[in-house]
Amino acid sequence: MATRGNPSRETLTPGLAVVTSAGRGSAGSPEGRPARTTPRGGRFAALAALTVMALAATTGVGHAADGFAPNQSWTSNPYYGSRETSFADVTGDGRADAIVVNNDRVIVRRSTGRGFAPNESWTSNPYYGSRGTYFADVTGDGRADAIVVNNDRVIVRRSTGRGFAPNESWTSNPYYGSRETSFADVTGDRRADAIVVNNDKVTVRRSTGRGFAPNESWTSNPYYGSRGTYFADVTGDRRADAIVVNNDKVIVRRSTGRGFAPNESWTSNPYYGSRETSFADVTGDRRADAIVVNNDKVTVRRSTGRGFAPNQSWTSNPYYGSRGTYFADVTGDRRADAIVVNNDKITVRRSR
Ligand SMILES: [Ca+2]
Ligand SMILES: [Ca+2]
Ligand SMILES: [Ca+2]
Ligand SMILES: [Ca+2]
Repeated sequence: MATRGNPSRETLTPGLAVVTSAGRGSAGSPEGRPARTTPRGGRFAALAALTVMALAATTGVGHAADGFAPNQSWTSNPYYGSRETSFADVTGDGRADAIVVNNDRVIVRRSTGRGFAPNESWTSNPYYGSRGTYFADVTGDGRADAIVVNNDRVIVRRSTGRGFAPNESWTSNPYYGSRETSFADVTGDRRADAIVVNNDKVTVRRSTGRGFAPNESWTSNPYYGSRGTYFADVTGDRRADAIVVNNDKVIVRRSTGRGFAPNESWTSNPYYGSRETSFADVTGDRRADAIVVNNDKVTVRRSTGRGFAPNQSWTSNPYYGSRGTYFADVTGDRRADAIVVNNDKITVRRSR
């Protein structure tokens, strides 16, 4: 996952970008509907399309099918948090669950692979951070844990698979960034590390599984994007890389496991969304792809491991949520799906 410049509103999970945008996109909440074939000639067109799809399937040319599938309602009623709405696998079954942080407690709805199950209270009391609330697997057991960043320290509550365990202090002093605070596995041991982006450099504290180790400087100079700074594994080596989105292009610094390597230009031109910019693996090759959400559609640029390939339209119409647009694998096939949270319900479009 990845984050952008508004720490209190973002949640980061390893390898997958989840960005909330509460308060934005109030202009409307279009849940893009699949294009209908016209009545006249519709049957023939549908038949022709089926033939093409069948041909593609038999010849292994699956390219034409890339994109997000039609809308599916994953809740039948409103589900969002007053403080935070996040998607991360807290149960450890490989499917991202829907988490809301309210003033009184944290609620989880498990993904069944086809929808979100009924509410479960995962805390019995308030649990959120004054500087942000995050969900990432810091212990390495495959279940995302609940992390709060406060002014004085970072607190973790481990996921038991059925709830969040009691508070543990993972730092004994303040640890947050003036520009960004994120949690992603930059070392490749499957435990999410604590990353802060300050004006002068990027600092990492490795997760030991029981706490965050002392500060390490992972850059020796300033590294942040004018349009956002993200951490996601775009190279496919299981270590989250550092991505900055600037007005003119997207820059990547690969994680070496001990620091971030020199700048590489991964686009040669501007690439960011008017509503969202995210990094998540939508293609299933373990490399996070670059996704932008604009008013008219969702566009993807695949990671090649050395750069981002040309634009592909993954929807043919508007698709974004009035309360946020997220990319996380809710179906368990290792491809991140597109999730929109609106006032009335949550809609998913599977990656296929
Ligand atoms: Ca799950
Ligand atoms: Ca865990
Ligand atoms: Ca990497
Ligand atoms: Ca999926």
